[in-house]
Amino acid sequence: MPENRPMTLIEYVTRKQQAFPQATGAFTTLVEGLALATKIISREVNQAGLGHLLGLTGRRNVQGEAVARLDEFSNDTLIRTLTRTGVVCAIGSEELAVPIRLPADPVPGVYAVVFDPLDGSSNIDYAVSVGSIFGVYRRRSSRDQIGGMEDLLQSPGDLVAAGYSVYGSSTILVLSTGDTVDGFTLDPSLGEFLLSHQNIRVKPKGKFLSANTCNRGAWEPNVLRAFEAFEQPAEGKPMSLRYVGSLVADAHRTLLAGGMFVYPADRKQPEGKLRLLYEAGPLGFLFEKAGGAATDTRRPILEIVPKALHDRTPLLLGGTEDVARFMELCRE
Ligand code: AFP
Repeated sequence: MPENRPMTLIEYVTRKQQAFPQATGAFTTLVEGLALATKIISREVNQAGLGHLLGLTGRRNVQGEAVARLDEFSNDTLIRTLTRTGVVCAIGSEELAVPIRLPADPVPGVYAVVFDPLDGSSNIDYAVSVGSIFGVYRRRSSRDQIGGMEDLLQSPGDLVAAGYSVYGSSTILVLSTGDTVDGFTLDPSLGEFLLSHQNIRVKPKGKFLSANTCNRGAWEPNVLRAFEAFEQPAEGKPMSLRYVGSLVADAHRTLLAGGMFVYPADRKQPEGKLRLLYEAGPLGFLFEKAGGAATDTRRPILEIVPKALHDRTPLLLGGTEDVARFMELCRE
């Protein structure tokens, strides 16, 4: 019987790279590393309750947040795996105060990678979906030097690729290299990611809203007004609320099912809560490439230039019509 299976992630990336005669194979090697780290993290997340990996380490990260055991495990796994690829010059992680700078010897890495190793850590202990988010930049510093800040502090508009994985009822990895956005589901029996969601497109207008509405009392009045106009429109049906509290899961649902994810600035967090480099940037890139939109409620996420590694931002992700209308309502 002829084999009839979907393409693997690596077959898919290799085929895309063949369109670039100058490609060296470095990007495919990087994706192999990211996929391997994702598989290792997925395995541990699925068995966390059995292997003493639930709960907190007792340490706090650079942002003062309690570090969960699985946060630490995921961070170490991504760092080790990406370092071994030999194609990375610098790594920035939500869990690290300072970046990891990799030497140019024996071969200089050509990519800088930023990631949130395990997003949604407050949900880990309750078997709720969590995930990893990553962004890939081309190296900016000279190749005879050690990689560093210059390679990492780039605008999300300069990403060459971004993606995330969700460890949920299945493990899915979503990736874009700037043209299409595609999803690959892990087949645990093969240990391979197989193409399951080709060319994901965000609906211009959706029916779901995703936000922590308990914060609404602290939102700016114009944002609250816009949100309420969406919740209960003067005409037509009201929206439905879906909020997991793991950005990666909320964004994934919004990407596939439509609607809007809204995490505005508030009185407690006037700069916003979500991290530009590790969360909003890569997800913003994916939404834009899938035909949707991503803003900080004032300007596109892809136009923001980070000043520091751990910069935060308000975030609005969704379909083009919904996001444009929300911003218009904010300005009224
Ligand atoms: P981390 O687990 O990476 O720290 O991220 C958690 C998070 O930033 C994001 O995943 C959620 O969308 C958001 O926090 C939830 O925040 P609230 O608890 O304020 O709703």
